[in-house]
Parts: sequence; C-alpha cells; structure tokens
Amino acid sequence: MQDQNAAYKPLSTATIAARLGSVDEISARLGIDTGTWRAQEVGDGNLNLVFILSSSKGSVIVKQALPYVRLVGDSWPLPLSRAFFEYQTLSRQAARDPGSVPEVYHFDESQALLVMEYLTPHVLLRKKLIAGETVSGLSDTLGRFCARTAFRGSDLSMKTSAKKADTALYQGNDKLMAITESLIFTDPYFDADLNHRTDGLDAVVAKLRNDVAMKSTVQQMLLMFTANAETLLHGDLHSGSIMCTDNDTKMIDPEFGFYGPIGFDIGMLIANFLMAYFSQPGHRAPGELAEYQNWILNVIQSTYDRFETEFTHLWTTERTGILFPHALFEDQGQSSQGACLAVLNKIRQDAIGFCGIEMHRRVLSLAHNADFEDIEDVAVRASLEARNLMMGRELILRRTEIPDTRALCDLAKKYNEEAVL
Ligand code: SR1
Ligand code: MG
Repeated sequence: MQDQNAAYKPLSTATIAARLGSVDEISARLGIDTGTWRAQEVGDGNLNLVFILSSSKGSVIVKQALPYVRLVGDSWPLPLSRAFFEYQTLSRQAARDPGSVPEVYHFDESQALLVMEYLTPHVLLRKKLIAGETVSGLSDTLGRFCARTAFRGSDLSMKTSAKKADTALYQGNDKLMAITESLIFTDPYFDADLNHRTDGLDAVVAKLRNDVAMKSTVQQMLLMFTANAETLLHGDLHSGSIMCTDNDTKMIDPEFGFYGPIGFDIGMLIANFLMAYFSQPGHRAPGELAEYQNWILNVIQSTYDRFETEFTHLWTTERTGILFPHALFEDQGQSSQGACLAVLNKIRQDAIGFCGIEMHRRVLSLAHNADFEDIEDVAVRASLEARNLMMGRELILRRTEIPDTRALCDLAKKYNEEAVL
C-alpha cells in the first residue's frame, strides 16, 4: 500500500480518455481509438469520482478516490489508500461469494483508481426502495453474501496466520474506520460540528441524549467495532452500496472494509431497510403503502433467515479454522450445533444494536439518506424520522431481548403506527 502519491492527479471527463488510453484492460473493451471514447461523471456518493467510460463497443466504470471527502471539500483530507482497500476487499468478496460484486478489470494504486464492470441496467437499491420497486432474489443474495463473507473471512474458516496478516493489513484503513467511529457511534449523541437534522426533532433528540444507559450501550458497541476483529466486513453496507435490476443484485463500494464484529454488515443492512420502511408514507399513496411496506419487512426477515441458514451450512461444511474445531466436537461424537446457535444468537444481538445506531446516525449526523431527505414536507419527514429514531433507541436498549427478526418487524409495525411527535 502506497502513501499519498505526488504523481496522483484527479481525472476529468476531458482528460480521462488520454490518460487511460494505454490501459489494455480498457481498450480490450472499448477499442483502441480513444477518440471514440465518451465519459460521463456520475458519482453521487460522499467521497469519490465515478465515471462511465463508453464507446460503441462497450462501457466500463472508472472510480477514483479524491484526496478529501467530496461531500465536505478539501478541508477534510482523506487518504487515497482507500482505493487500495476497496480493491483488496472486492477481491476477497469475489473469492468468498463469486458473482456478488462487479468484476475489477484494472487497479492503479498511484492514481487510486479502479476500472470495473459497468453494471447495467442496475440502479441503486435505495432508488428502487424510494420508487416502490421490488427485486426478486434480493434477500437470497444479500443473506448469502453476508454469511459467506462473514464466515469465510473469520477464524471459523481462515488459517490463523493468514487471518492475522490480513487483520494487520486492514489496520491501515484507519481513517475510514475513524469516520465510522465518529459519524456513526458518537456524533449523533452530541452537538458535533457537521451534524444537521430536520426541524421538529428537538424533543426526540433530547430524549436520546439524556439516555445515559443507551449512550453507554452505544459506546460498548463502539468498543466491539474497534476491538473485535471477527471477520472482514464490507463496512458500509447500506442500500446505496447495492445495485439491482428486477432480478439481479450486486454489492459495490467496500472502501470502508475492516475487520470487525460479524453482526456489523447485516445490522447496517437491516437498518437501511427499516429506514426505507419508515419513510414510505413520504413516497407512496395510501392505497399502495401497506403492500410495499410489508414487502420490505419480508425482505428483512428472509434476508436474515438466509444469512442464518447459509452460516449454519458453512459451519457444518467449511469449519476449518481455529474456532470450534472438529477435534472438540464431531471427532468426539458430539454435535457442535448448540455452539453454532450460541454464536448466531450473539451475532443477532450485535446486529440489532448496530442496526439501531445506524438508524440514529442517518437522521442526526452528517451523512443522511435519500429515503428521508427526498421527503419535501418537513413536518412529514420529521414525524417519520421520529418513529425511526425511537425504534432505533429500543433496538439498542433491548438488543439482547429481541428473539428474531419477526419480533423486530413487529416492533417496526408498532412504531409505524405511532405519532411520536
Ligand atoms: C464523510 S463520509 C460519510 C458517509 O459516507 C459513506 O458512504 C459512509 O456511509 C460514511 O459514513
Ligand atoms: Mg460508499
């Protein structure tokens, strides 16, 4: 991994063809005549430049890290090395769950850029959830991805030396972890400089900030985030990091990849489905609301079911690491299924806690989501965000008491009926 590089230069639509014309992996797809290449900058995320580079022969995605946070500007520097970690994480995800991520054609470390498969006609899952569209196979793909990447990147599967070397490597992604540590776990609960929120939420925010037990639990979860290097995670698995067609789903953007608690990715994912759920009255006519909200809750349940089924399958068929070795169970004629259930119980409790925290930060911290932000009527938005905030609090406080995602979805239905404001 290189440090910030003096030769680095951001691309632009005017320079990209000339600068990347000698990259064989691109010309193999677009042709060698760079005069026919067309570029469009489409990055609408918080951090990077993203170009669609096309010719009559094909298209590729070129993603380049900027040396600062795009959302904020150059007052917030951010290392280019995040492109290296994105590349590394995509490679591991492709190996652990083949077909789940875009193919990477080329990586240039000094320019912090990746050239990847152009996913088309995919759109961000968040856009589909706002538009009220369904995706077949969504929960199977998501649950399987979370289970396979979690299991195969952990001490349940990996050789201990490889796991420790990789954990050490990923400590270099510290600035991205620092963003999560502050933006997600800390800033929502005090007046951090970059926070912003919808008018009308002051009473709910005061309730959260006066809840010392809840804040202590959030900090316990931050301790897990910083200290429990259980597996390699995507690190930012929200509905803007997932691209879908009507029947295909791919995960993108793992630049926040880090070794942390297994429940983190799936907890963040559920949070983003819950925020999609709570925001629906701001996007749907009453006649179509219930059916679509129920679809979202079904996706949560079946994603989690798929996660547990796949994890259990891998536990049975691929448990080759240092944890829960066969020597202690099966080789002595004893079942390890009870141990597997205990591990899954702990993952679920962690996931529910991380879920509640993500529900808070997307409303109170710097980086909000379009599910709520696109609701123009401020009073409507505030009332929906308030339900989401109060449910997030209950998830954090009662994460060990909620037995399954059915109970979690029942809780969502209860808050969906409540006039919190
Ligand atoms: C300053 S970065 C803000 C957020 O954008 C990314 O997508 C992550 O979610 C991060 O927390
Ligand atoms: Mg991202």
